[in-house]
Amino acid sequence: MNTVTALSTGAAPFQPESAPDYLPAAILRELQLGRLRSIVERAWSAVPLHRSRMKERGIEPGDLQSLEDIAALPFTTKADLRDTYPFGLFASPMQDIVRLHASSGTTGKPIVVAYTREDVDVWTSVMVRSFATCGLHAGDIVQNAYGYGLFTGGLGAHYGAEGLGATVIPISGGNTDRQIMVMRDFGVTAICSTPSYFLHLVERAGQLGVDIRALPLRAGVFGAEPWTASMRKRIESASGIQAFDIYGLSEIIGPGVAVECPHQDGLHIFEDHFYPEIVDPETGRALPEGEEGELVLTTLSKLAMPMIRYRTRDITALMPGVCPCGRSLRRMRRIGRRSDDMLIVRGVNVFPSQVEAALLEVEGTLPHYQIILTCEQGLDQIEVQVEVTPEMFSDQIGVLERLNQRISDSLEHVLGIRAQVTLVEPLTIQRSEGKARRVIDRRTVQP
Ligand code: DLL
Repeated sequence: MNTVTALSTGAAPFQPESAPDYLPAAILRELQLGRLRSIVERAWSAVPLHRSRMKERGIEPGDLQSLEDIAALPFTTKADLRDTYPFGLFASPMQDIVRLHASSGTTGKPIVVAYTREDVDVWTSVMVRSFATCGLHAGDIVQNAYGYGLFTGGLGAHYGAEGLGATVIPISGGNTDRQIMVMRDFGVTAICSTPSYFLHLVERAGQLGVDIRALPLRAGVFGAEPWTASMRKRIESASGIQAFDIYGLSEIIGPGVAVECPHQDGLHIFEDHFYPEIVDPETGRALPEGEEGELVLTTLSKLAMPMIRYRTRDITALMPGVCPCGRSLRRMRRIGRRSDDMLIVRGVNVFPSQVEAALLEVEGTLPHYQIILTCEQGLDQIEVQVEVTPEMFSDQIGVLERLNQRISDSLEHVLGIRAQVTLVEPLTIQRSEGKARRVIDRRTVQP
């Protein structure tokens, strides 16, 4: 084994100075190619679906001479996971699999993902590196409000925070009043949750007379759902903490695929374990650096379930240039949307993230909203319900009317169509303990 392939796979205990975040690009590429070759070999020999797809394309693992050759490999999609439910893409025998997680889709059966002991160690190591990238360290007290269970958020963050040497509070999602009590009484310094749930928590703390700004809490590691830059501003100004974006998905490993550093300008991808490509979501053709498209990820070290060119449906771009933090890991822009969350309203393409950005431009709104689609006499109707601040709500009717007008104008400016805006009282829109439900599409439901 040469020095490159002998580099830590994540199984060794974490030592910050050995983190591969700062590897020279050429060494990183060599490491990636070595790992790519062996993972493709593994997928070929252990997973019939991968082998038959490669054969269909006339490609064998030995054909991979350079990283660019990855483009010749077939894609894997969520449909492949569904079609082989539950264990059809596993490359390890069950006795080597120490953990299963599952992610529920919008329809039918969940998709199931598997980990060997080594996979759990790699996952822990990328989560340790994620937290370290956000400036967390041993001695931090981490409130882990991601859900524990089949969802990867809870256990992924738990192992990572423990691996870092922090004190973990495995509180899981929900029971907001208890979360606030624990945060205050236990001297919590960092929190993990979805961004929407943290906002709810801050709001509830206000009602209970707890000033989050006066607590030792200084950082939040938020992900599992899209959130905009304006949402970050709202979170940071409401709580006084620094809010970091963390990205991941069950199919690849869970949280810990990419994360922001304190410069908060793109998410560093842990490229020694996950190889990113950006493709045109329509044609599947590779796009050059800097161009926006669908993120495709290949796992470079996952044993139980290697993923070859997985179509994430998440839309982003790889950013050119190096980050001032000095990490050589490439960055991707925050995920604003998925290729499959586009709503077509009266022929116009609408993304929930555009609605969020347009709403938060307007002072007097709260970042709690819902988009409701209906069909009246064959015509699509879009309604945006948005909560307004308590100060606004207690004001006279004229003020509310002007606010409504400003929001409608802002939405029309961004979306290109007019939406019906409904201002609702604070706390009217249902809060989620996990991923927020932003869209209710009633168009397909028969009366
Ligand atoms: O949400 C894993 C995770 C847990 C990530 C905790 C971060 C923190 P899934 O449930 O499989 O896994 O959902 C994955 O969620 O394809 C994205 O569409 C979305 N997503 C995850 N993180 C972000 C993020 C977890 N930071 C799907 N920004 C992904 C935008 C995100 N979208």
